[in-house]
Amino acid sequence: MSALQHDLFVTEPVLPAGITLFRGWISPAQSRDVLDEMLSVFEAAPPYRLRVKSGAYVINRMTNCGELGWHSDERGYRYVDRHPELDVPWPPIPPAIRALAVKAAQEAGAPFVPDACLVNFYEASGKMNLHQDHDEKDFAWPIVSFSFGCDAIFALGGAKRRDPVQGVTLSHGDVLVMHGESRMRFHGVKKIVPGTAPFAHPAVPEGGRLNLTFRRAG
Ligand code: MD3
Ligand code: FE
Repeated sequence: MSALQHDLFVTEPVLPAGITLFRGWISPAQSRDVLDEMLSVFEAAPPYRLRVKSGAYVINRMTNCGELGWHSDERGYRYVDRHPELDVPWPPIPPAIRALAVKAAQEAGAPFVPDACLVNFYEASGKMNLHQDHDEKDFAWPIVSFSFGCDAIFALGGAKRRDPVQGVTLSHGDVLVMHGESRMRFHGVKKIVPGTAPFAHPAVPEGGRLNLTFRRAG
């Protein structure tokens, strides 16, 4: 086997239909612009700590932009049209960033009209338990994810929680599109890999990671 073939087979996992991974699709220069623009979003909609029904906190701070934002509290999970702590509408998805998400989906073969962007702030110790994204109205729309900061070891499962999971490293600038038969797969984040961010930025937790997921919720 040639060195090139070795790299292709060993470092790049084969992904199932409906999962499209664009490595480094957002260039370093473009990623700085995206993160700079997100700082204004975080001023209008500060990251906050969500709770689940039991009253326990969700691990990662979150916020949203777009017409709708994903929220969870003692009443359960749902999309809401305002920041729950500030009681103001979510700021719009910055148009240039929204256009990037639409373009990525289009390159993956999925039409996309996003109305929501969930922002996950992972501290160095952050993770996200295995779950399905099932609070959106129409699962025919894709979900597009942008990763920034340190690498995440992402876990991609199947239709059932007990199905085997595949580990996929998501790095700064990577874009993942989930659509079709893969839209309802279980997934999560096993861990953040310290020291792997290409540069520090005030929008990204120090030693951690920032993830944007674009959805059509309504
Ligand atoms: C695969 N976020 O916000 S993004 C989430 O890295 C979430 O912060 C993770 O899961 C993160 O809900 C993963 C990649 C992702 C998003 C949705 C999916 C992968 C997916 C839906 C179906 C299958
Ligand atoms: Fe998810």
